[in-house]
Amino acid sequence: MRAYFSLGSNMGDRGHYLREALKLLEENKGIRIIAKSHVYETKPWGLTDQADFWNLAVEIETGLEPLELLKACQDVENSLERKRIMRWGPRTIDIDILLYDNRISNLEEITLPHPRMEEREFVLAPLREIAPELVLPSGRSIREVSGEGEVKRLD
Ligand code: PH2
Ligand code: MG
Ligand code: MG
Repeated sequence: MRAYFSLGSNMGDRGHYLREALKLLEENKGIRIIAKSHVYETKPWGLTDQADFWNLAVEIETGLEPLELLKACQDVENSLERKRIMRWGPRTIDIDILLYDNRISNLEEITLPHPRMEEREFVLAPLREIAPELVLPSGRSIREVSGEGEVKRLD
């Protein structure tokens, strides 16, 4: 199955946490990263009184089911000192599953597609880079949708 993740960090060495997260994801035999975007420096969305984020997106090939994939993401977050203090608050690393095939899920644990992905430019900009032909859950092309928030691609 194909899936897309959004990764973000806004505490400490953001590049370090993103790199470590990708490395730990790759160590999972059920996950293969097939595309990775540049890193984007982005203004915090939702809770604006916090440090800027670094965000990126990856496309993966996986044999894991959505709940197994979620568990794998949470294991990586936990091993990178992620503390769940505040919704939308500062974090060393956040790994969100945006899309999993064309799967729809309304389980308590996981909502697919990610319900707020089309509103957020910090999600859309990296995703547009690796999947320019993507049709979003709304039925619109990712090329014609722009989300809220300032983003800047880093080299
Ligand atoms: N993640 C959030 C809330 N706000 N803002 C930016 N720019 N990037 C994020 O990754 C982010 C956010 C909740 O997970
Ligand atoms: Mg998130
Ligand atoms: Mg999350």
